[in-house]
Amino acid sequence: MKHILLTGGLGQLGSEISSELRKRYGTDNVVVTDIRDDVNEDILGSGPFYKLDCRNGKRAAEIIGKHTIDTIYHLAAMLSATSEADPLQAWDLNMGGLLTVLELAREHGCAVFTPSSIGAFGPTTIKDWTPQDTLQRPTSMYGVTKVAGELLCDYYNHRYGVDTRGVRYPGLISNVTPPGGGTTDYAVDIYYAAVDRKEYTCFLKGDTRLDMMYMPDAVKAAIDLMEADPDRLRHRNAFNVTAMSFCPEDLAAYIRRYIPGFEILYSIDPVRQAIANSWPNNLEDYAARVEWGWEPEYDPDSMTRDMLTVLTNRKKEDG
Ligand code: NAD
Ligand code: AKB
Repeated sequence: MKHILLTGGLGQLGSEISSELRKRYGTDNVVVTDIRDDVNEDILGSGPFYKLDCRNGKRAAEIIGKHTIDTIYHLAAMLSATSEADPLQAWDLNMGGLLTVLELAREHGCAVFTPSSIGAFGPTTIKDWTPQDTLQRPTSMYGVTKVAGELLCDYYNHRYGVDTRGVRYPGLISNVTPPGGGTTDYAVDIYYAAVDRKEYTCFLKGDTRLDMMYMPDAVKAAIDLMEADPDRLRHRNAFNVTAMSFCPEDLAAYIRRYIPGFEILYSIDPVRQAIANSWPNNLEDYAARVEWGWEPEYDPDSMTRDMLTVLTNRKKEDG
């Protein structure tokens, strides 16, 4: 049985990965940590939780020892928009946190999952069917930390034998925990607005095409990769994974299938628009499919149907 620790475990991704890991491996074997402890009572109340700054190696080592941790899902990071607002803090958390976790993994013999992002690509990367191995010269601080993180994870694998693995996630869409300051957040916000008032004002231009994924597929990707046979992995950090690619106009059209009359308006945020313009239109994820059997379940229509059903039911329950 695995003994797992999550950093940043109360965020958008962590709150859903931790629930699935607790179902699979047993509640007591999945330790959730985060710098805050004021959200998500379901997770706080359902198993071991520690308030932890992931850069505090001494405290993290105590928790790892106490719970005989063998696998770390390192999810604490600043996303693209918040990183651009405070680049030094982004460097400090995204690189400092990762280095601390990799050192702990080396000392304690842990495997490590670290998400990278489509943000690891830049304006000079091939934009369509972006290959697994290609030019990576990102222009945002978030992207700089993601490329450096991929390289650092590879380094700890070949230099020290740490079992590091990761994926390049696209924008993640979920109905559980709100997103934490990304460029792709519009694709979550739009569903809440559609259910509340049949209208949404988008901060990206209508034709801005980006890769996206529904959260159940993102959770599956992380766990499947960590379960994969290491002998089949040629890439480790980090695999391109995608499920769909659309622009705000397309997403509004999918929503109109279920909410006729839904309207999308635009008020462009230049910072997030510039970040989005520098990212690929759509990724090619052949290596993930061949090396560990990656296959997404949701397309834009099935995701839209599910998002709107869940949010509409929640609205009715809340009165
Ligand atoms: P999030 O912002 O929702 O959650 C991050 C969590 O980290 C928060 O709960 C926050 O409280 C915590 N945190 C912040 N500083 C911390 C610190 N010093 N120590 C410990 N915890 C701290 O982010 P997310 O969307 O869950 O992203 C998780 C990972 O996935 C990140 O590496 C992110 O870059 C990557 N990713 C996310 C997306 C997406 O669309 N959400 C897409 C691609 C990659
Ligand atoms: C962001 O927009 O910053 C994230 C990501 C794609 O990494 N959602």
